[in-house]
Amino acid sequence: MIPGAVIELSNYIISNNTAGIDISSTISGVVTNDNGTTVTLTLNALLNPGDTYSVDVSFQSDLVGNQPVPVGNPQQDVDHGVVMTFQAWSVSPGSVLFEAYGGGSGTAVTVLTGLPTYPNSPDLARYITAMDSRLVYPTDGREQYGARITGYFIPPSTEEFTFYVRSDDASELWLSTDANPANLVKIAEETGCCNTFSVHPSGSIPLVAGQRYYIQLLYREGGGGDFGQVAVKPTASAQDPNTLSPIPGSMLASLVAPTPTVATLNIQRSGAQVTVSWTGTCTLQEAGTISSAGTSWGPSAVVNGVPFTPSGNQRYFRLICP
Ligand SMILES: [Ca+2]
Repeated sequence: MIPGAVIELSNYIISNNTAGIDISSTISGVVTNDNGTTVTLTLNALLNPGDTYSVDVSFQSDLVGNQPVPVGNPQQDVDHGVVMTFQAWSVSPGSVLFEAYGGGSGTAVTVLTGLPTYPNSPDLARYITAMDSRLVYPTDGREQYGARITGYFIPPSTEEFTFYVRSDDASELWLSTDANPANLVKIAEETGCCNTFSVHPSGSIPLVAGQRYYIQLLYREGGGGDFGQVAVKPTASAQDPNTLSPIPGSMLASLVAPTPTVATLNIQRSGAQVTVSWTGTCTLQEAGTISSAGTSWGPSAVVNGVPFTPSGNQRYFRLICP
């Protein structure tokens, strides 16, 4: 394909298999990457955490007849082309994601966000159990780096909250109006260094108990001491903000990659009898022939682990796993 080419959106179908709905209308862009071998689909809506999705790619070819090359183990669908299923990342309570980016010079947050490695190539990534960089770097040993802490803040009650940030060196605290990082708003910042929580409060922000609000702390370290911490309390609380601890994991959550489905398929022959057995929450399909133009896979009546006497000379089996 031509690098950077815009491709016909109607060649792609995306379905939420968990909800049983076609979400193709949320595809807002389809472009190839800079070497023309990978297509990136952009959606204008968030995937639902933990749900299973499928992407159908219509049979299509470029000007010299190259067909799409399946990656992984997709199904071949006779109506559409390549069908690939995947699971959206799941929400895991108790932690947020810490990512560090080395290099650059200076103490401003813009030094962090201007690094070529930011945001997709951190040199260190850890899940931590509080909005507190000291859980990763307990000492001041690392110099000239920046870090980002991202995840969800989940209010324990429905009321107005005030957030506080403290850092060495500069920092910015961002909170989304919902779970979508596209709606992040900067709510507090420390442009210098090393103040207490009470010096850098947010405004009073009404939040709903149990809802997920995307939260992001950015901080930049030049030299010497280095940390970034966020605290919160109900605005109505009279507690001195400087006595607060960083937001604990009980109010936090983050997205984590789904655990891959582990499945095995075993076919054994004993005389005229064949036994097909498999593990995993999967569905067995079979076909009489395999064709590069598209194999007609259909449901199989074979029962897991029960010997049978096959008819014909050959049959092919595959497992479809969520
Ligand atoms: Ca340091």
